[in-house]
Amino acid sequence: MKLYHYVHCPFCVRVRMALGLLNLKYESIVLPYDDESTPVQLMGVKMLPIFDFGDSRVSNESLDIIKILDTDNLLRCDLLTEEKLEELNSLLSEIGSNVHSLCMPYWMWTPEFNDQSRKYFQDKKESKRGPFSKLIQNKETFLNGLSTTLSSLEKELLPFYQSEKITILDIMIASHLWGMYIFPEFQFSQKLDTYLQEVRRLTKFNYHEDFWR
Ligand SMILES: N[C@@H](CCC(=O)N[C@@H](CS)C(=O)NCC(=O)O)C(=O)O
Repeated sequence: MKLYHYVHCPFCVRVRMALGLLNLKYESIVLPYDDESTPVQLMGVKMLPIFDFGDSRVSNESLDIIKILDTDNLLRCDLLTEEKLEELNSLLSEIGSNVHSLCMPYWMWTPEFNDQSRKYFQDKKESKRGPFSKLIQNKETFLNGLSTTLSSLEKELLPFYQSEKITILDIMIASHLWGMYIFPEFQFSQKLDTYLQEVRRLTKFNYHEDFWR
């Protein structure tokens, strides 16, 4: 089995975490961010993660990949009713709106980037969000927005999201928050840090495993 991914991508981290929790071995392929032809050849569109199941099935939808791999329903993907998925997607887009603006200027140093692909990424993202330098100058606005979201999130941790056991919902949340560990001097609250580190432990997640190969 092969996972084509970007280290910085939260949806790719989602699949890496699930693979780790399920103890599944796979080949990790970090694609250069400006490689359009590989994803287009595999799936018809430049979007990662792409998972090759090794039996002629290939998917580029993180949740579909996880549902297929989790044959024993260890991650309780059945919790993802239409209503719950809407709740989660709304939480993730609230998290993402601040985390992405804060982290993109730092994400572009992960292994999928060289000078050329970094420029490709920066041009693409700046056309939507404005100059990275401005994002960092305005970091307090994004940090304040994130802090409000995180305070409400904390109330849902029992110690996992609305649950005593880890589920797919925690993988969705943790993968979206993980980028903040690389934002300079950012610190999660004690409760959130304990939560995220427990998700890391259970999923055997190592953010940096594809650096310096
Ligand atoms: N359908 C996807 C969404 C994945 C997604 O949005 N991937 C982003 C990276 S975070 C992507 O590849 N976007 C195209 C690009 O960055 O060029 C999933 O949940 O797996």
